[in-house]
Amino acid sequence: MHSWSAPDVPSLPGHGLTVHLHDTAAGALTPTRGTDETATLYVCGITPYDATHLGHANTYVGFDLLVRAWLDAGRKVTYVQNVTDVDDPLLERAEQTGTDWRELAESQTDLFRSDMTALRVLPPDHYVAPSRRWISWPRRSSACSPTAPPTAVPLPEGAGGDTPELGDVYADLSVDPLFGTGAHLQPDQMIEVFAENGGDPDRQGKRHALDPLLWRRTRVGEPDWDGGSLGRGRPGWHIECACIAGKHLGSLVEVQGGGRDLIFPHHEMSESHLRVLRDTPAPVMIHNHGGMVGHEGEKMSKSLGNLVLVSELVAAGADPMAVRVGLLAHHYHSDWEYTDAGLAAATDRLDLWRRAAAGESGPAAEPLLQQVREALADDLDSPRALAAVDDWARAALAGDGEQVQGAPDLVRRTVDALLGVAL
Ligand code: 5CA
Ligand code: ZN
Repeated sequence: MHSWSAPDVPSLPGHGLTVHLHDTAAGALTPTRGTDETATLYVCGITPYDATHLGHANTYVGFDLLVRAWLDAGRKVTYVQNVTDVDDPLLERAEQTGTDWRELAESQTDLFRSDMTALRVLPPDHYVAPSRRWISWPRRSSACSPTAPPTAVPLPEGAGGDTPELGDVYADLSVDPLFGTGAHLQPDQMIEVFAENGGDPDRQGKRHALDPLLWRRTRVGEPDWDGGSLGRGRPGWHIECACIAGKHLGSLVEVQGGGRDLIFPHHEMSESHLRVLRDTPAPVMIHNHGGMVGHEGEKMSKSLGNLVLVSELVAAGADPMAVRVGLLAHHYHSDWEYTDAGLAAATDRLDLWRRAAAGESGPAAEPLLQQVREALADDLDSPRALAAVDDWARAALAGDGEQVQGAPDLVRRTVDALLGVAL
């Protein structure tokens, strides 16, 4: 599926440092790999039933910093993102609003594309919607078939469709002894969080409450695909992401990411699927998660209705670059609350940078470039990088120290290439 158009990334002198990232499973900073390895990144994409809010934007701008830091360090990057266009929430919304689910998904994905373009987020190399792909996967590639896991357990009841003797298919998590080692939750907590995030722990006939759905047999009124020996139906959420990552990124996902709300069950389950499909103990090297953006005291979410939409802020006159600066003012890993005052502060900051960078000369830019590189390599510390740009801008406007011809140009290129902010 087409993604969106890529912004220019200006070239910079020298190169960036090895990026260290917080790994959720290890609870520690971990170095990413060297320049001789292609970086493989999978970031969980939107469920396209509502417009992009600042929480989503925060997540994708956060991973955009990672891609930019890797490119600056001289690494090749293969970046994959999905669109969850086959899953209960989207189908339910389409049903409630009397919309065709495909039209709903396409229209919301289009809005997402335009928000990402406005925010100068680099597009993924592969932008994958399971509705377009799944049809052929089970047959063409056994590694991506829900029938491939030796763990698949058909449930005899609850099916519909053309061969009702075939039931829904669940993974048997007991064959994966490493399941549950990433999220650091107690068994009863796992069941609780699973139930709150699309899981069905109480479904009768499952081997274990936590076993996730791999293939859901056709229900009346739901879209379905030919699943080969599984009959007609649709894939479960976790296997979708596992298959897309496995198909496009090969044997190792260097970084699997998303917001913190995906740590469990989604990323624990999808890694477990990859482990079994690939027969390898560690298919994901680093699990990396962004914090949650809130508004009016709650996590911003479609279900709570407290959304601040990027498109609405821009329509109301906000400069998309100020929105981006406002996101980068918070470390990707922290939880924070959107306020209008925060956006106003980001607008002032952008204005300061623009005034300072408009001149022909200013304080030397190389030390700033080095500071920004160091901040990004240290777990994408954007607040530190922004503070360094502030210091340079204030010194430039005050005319402090030796004035170097062309320094503002290198600052503009640094801020653009590494922070994605066009001045
Ligand atoms: N389609 C699935 C992932 S496969 C999904 O979680 N979709 S989503 O539309 O709900 O969220 C898209 C991305 O934004 C996910 O990475 C999610 O973790 C992140 N996200 C959702 N809400 C917030 C929030 N309030 N703050 C920060 N990130 C958020
Ligand atoms: Zn996902």
